Amino acid sequence: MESIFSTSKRKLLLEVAWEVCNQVGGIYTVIRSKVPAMVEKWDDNYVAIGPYFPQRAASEFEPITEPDETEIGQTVRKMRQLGYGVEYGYWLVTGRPRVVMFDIASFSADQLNQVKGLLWQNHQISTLNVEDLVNQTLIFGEMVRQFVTLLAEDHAKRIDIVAHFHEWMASSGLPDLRRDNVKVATVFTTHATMLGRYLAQNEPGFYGKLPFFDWKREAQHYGIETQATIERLAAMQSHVFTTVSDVTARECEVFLGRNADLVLPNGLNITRFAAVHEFQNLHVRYKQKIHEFVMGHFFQSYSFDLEKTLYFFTSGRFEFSNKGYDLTLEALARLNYRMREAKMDMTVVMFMVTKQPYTSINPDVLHSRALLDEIQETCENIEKQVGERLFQAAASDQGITLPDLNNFVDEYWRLRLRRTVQSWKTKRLPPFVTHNLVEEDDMTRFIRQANLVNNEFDRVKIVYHPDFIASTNPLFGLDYSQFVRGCHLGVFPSYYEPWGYTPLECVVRGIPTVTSDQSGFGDFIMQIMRDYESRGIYVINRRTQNFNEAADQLASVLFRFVKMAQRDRIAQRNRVESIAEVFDWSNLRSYYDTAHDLALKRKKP
Ligand code: G6P
Ligand code: 1S3
Repeated sequence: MESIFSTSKRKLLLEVAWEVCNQVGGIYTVIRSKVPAMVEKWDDNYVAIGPYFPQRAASEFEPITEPDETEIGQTVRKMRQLGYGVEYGYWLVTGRPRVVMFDIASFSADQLNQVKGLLWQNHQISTLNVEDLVNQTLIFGEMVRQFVTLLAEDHAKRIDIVAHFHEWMASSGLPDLRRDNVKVATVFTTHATMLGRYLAQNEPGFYGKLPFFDWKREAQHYGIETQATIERLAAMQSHVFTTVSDVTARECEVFLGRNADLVLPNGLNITRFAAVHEFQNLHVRYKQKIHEFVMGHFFQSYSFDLEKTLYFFTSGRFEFSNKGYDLTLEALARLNYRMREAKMDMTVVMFMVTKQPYTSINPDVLHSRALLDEIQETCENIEKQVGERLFQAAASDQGITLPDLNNFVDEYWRLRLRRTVQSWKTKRLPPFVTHNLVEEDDMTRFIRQANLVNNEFDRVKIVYHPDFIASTNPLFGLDYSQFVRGCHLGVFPSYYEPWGYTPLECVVRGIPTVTSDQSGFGDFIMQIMRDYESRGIYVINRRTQNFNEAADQLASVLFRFVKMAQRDRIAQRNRVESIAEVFDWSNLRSYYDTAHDLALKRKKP
């Protein structure tokens, strides 16, 4: 008899995630950036599976309209016959893989209640009074389970199926796939544990207490029992259980009751420029755009030398202490003090980029920017007028000696320039937040308390931008990637960060960065590289140092950076950019290959 998992069979990989065609956070980046490397290996045998949200999918999805007799096409048809809304087509990202998406709305309330009943009966997963998002993930998980079951029933004789589930949000059906002995090899990857997220944020000394937490009691305390139980069962029931870093592997043991079999580090799809200096040129180009913002924002109150100004930034979701915003602000206050004591003439502008509720961009900030644009326009007109008249004068007899250029400017333009500049100048301090927030938050409170309020004498200025950066944003006119390129240093000393893409996004653009040994990325770089610091990756020790010590270390790192000569900064950018290739998925996909091979091996009879 033919073995179900014979080595000669074709293999099919399903990658299942809530963030397929649905950008929420970092998992979208993992999957989307990995697609080209996956398709290179799996070709047509790679299929992504996600939930269907029409508005989000609109720009990323193209349906297959021709009859499709592949195993996936047939199974989609069967699901539709059962009355489910299923979209099937191509995900329009580099690599263009096939994608199957399940329409949550095609599931009735009765069906959901039945699923909940079975989750309780079979696995004691309590789903009473859960929030709507959890209900949606339960529906998604169930549709995935049914799809995989049908696919395996019809085709597992001829193909080996591997299903790779990311996070609990995709995985409520995984325990039943195991229970029903469906012929599929499963991998489950957690990108953070639910309990880790909550406890790190709320429990002082989280890491020291880690071995002693009672997962169930804490899950009940924080009202996340459903999520934590699904996560735990998915980890325990998968053939291969993985996470993204050694840092997170430590908490998996405690919260999920199983040691991770493998750690799968995150990469990016890296395209390096053929000419090495190209990324340096881009730095100058986008720095100029940031200069324009800074002039508009600060120079109406006072000015400073842009040639002696450095741009630092941090960015991420608003988890104030998990992302290390508290430590960053504390270190900046100390840096400000040190720079003033040393009577330095450098200026640091720090951008704190995150997302918080706001009503509008601060009208004063917009108005100042508009007036600066008007000044620029006036200057260009004057330049044009002087140029034309000088040319005429030069071509005539007067050309022998250089005439007084002031005479070439009309009274109209002189007046207009003077008036615009006068109406622009103000005595108030430049605001440290660019938007009108719905309410004060930890960031604004800390900034005020640290007195980092953009006084003229401060060497460190703060721009808190409570919205993610997009090219449509009128303040910068840059997309996030361009903004990163224009800055000098990314600052991400996270306290809780399973991986952390933000420092890696700096590295691949040749921008030095600060990370921490409690972030998966920082931990990984310390394992694979000895000279990471001289290459422009600074790792703050948050494992054994307390807040005060870590703030001091960060302030020292920043102070040293500020003192660097420009030629050293340029050389350091070259060194950091040369690391990028290590993180290309073409190198890191092999970790995923190992996980899939192992799952198939474990599944085989
Ligand atoms: C790049 C450019 C140089 C420029 C430098 C500015 O390396 O190729 O022409 O002088 O950036 O560096 P800075 O660190 O001062 O922004
Ligand atoms: C998670 O997203 P987050 O920002 O909520 O997954 C990311 C991808 O693995 C990871 O980079 C990040 O640290 C986690 O926290």
